[in-house]
Amino acid sequence: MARQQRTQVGIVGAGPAGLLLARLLKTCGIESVILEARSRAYVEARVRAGVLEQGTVGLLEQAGVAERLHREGLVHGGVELAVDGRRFRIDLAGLTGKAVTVYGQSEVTRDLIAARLAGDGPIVWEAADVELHDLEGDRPRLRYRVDGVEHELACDFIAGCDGFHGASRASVPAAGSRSFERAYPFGWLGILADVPPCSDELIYASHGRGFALASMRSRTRSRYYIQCSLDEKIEEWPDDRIWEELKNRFGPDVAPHITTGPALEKSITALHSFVFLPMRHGRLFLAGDAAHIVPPTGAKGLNLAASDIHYLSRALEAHYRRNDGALLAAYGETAAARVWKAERFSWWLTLAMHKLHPEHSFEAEMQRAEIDYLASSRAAQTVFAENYVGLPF
Ligand code: FAS
Ligand code: PHB
Repeated sequence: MARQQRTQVGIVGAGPAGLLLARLLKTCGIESVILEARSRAYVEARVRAGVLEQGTVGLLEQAGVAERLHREGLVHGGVELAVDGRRFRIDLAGLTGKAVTVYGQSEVTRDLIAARLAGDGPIVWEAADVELHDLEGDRPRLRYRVDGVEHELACDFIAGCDGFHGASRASVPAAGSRSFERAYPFGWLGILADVPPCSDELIYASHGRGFALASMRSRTRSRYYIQCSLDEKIEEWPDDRIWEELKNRFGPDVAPHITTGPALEKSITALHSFVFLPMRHGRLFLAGDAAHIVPPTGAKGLNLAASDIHYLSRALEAHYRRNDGALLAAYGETAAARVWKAERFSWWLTLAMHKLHPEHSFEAEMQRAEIDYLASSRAAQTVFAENYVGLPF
């Protein structure tokens, strides 16, 4: 017989989406239980995103977990692009009045977990075989096992925040749902190293040898990415080869400023655009990577998860506080509208900045003209800046 429990909102997944939702709900007195398949150590050690939109920072402030972010995060009022070593800067602050903050996703996750465990409510770590039941009824249930013991959690609502490979999206019947997908014929090899960044702001570089990105986590820890083919193995990329390739792709202007050092973390990620609709099925609400994936070129992954949570937390608050179900009913459409715009920006920047076509082909010249136009047009730079700092909620 499964051990019975009851809560208002059952949250599957302790990534940024699930943790931020639990925290925002708690600030307006709504109870939740988080079920996470992995251990705390595993979740906190994951290296993923690093750029926060101003709207995401605002949500973390609203959730009362922005103190360390403001102390250690790096506020960037601009971003650089480079084509075959020719650099230009986009003045995000000047063009939009907004900025982005560089602060690692693992730090955001740590801050949210610390706040959660300081009294907000439980996180059930290593919850195995999570199943979602009765999503169309008014008492959905989550079944799971911990240390071989069966548990059942009765909820008013379930938030599916369990990422791309989670159980939640798979629980939505195929009939009436649709997936939109685009796979890219290349990946990103990422390296994390305790070396000072080569520049004060991020540099996105397009080069005949492929894309490269210079990012950071702090003034002493750098994060770099290079475009690689999907069949390459990490063993084929010893540190020296990565540093050499980065110097090549950033060009003579940046290369002397690249400090090399041993990799703390090195991984290859495939690039993917994916949207699943509807984002709501009965009393199940999908948020974050459970419903959509963007290629990391636009730095939108984490920020889109936060955007969904902005809409979902407001809708649940309206339901519990004012017995007003309108925002919940509209959640799928409202969240998806902002998702599609971020998908477009991420897809556009990925196609504009990555090596996709043979040198001197018509398509390659179109890519070059796209970035030349961006370099020379205030209007084009304003469009870029609006999307990069984050479109309004
Ligand atoms: P997450 O995937 O972060 O969290 C989902 C949680 O659910 C995980 O903790 C998982 O263990 C748990 N879970 C899964 N299945 C479960 C189940 N059945 N039961 C219970 N729990 C379950 N974005 C960028 O902007 N820049 C980057 O450089 C970048 N790099 C990335 C690299 C990788 C490898 C990945 C996968 C993503 C990257 N992203 C990046 C995007 C990333 O930031 C995501 O958008 C962000 O983590 C989404 O947050 P969540 O929706 O909370 O999902
Ligand atoms: C990162 O710092 O990990 C990062 C930054 C910008 C991106 C993608 C990743 O576009």
